[in-house]
Amino acid sequence: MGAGKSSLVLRFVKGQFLEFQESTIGAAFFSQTLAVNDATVKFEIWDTAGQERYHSLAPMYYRGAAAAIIVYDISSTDSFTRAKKWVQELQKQGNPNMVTHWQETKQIWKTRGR
Ligand SMILES: Nc1nc2c(ncn2[C@@H]2O[C@H](COP(=O)(O)OP(=O)(O)O)[C@@H](O)[C@H]2O)c(=O)[nH]1
Ligand SMILES: [Mg+2]
Repeated sequence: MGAGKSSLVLRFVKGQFLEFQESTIGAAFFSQTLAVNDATVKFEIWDTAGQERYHSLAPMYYRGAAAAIIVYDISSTDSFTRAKKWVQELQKQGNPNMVTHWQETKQIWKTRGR
């Protein structure tokens, strides 16, 4: 079960949520343009696949990135462990000026006791 990366992007770009979001193959590209105060900001987003078999592709997407969002599923210890590894990798190999953000998902499951 994915952490919710694609769901987060889909919500941001199209305002949608799919109960059965398909697992991402490799990576998917999205863009969204927003007015932030007086500026217009265009977000160019690579939604990467988290599975180990796609890991070697990841540097292509985070190299040169201005920001990274590390997403983990609050109901899964395994997801949290893997998220920590991504943080270490980004610190070691990512752009040093990159802004990183931790994002928890699936809080609803926690409140339901799942
Ligand atoms: N309950 C709940 N389910 C979520 C949430 N975010 C994603 N999901 C579900 O979790 C599954 C995996 O989501 P997905 O976005 O594909 O994860 P990804 O593999 O990290 O891209 C999908 O079935 C989503 O509908 C959330 O915040 N709450
Ligand atoms: Mg995905």
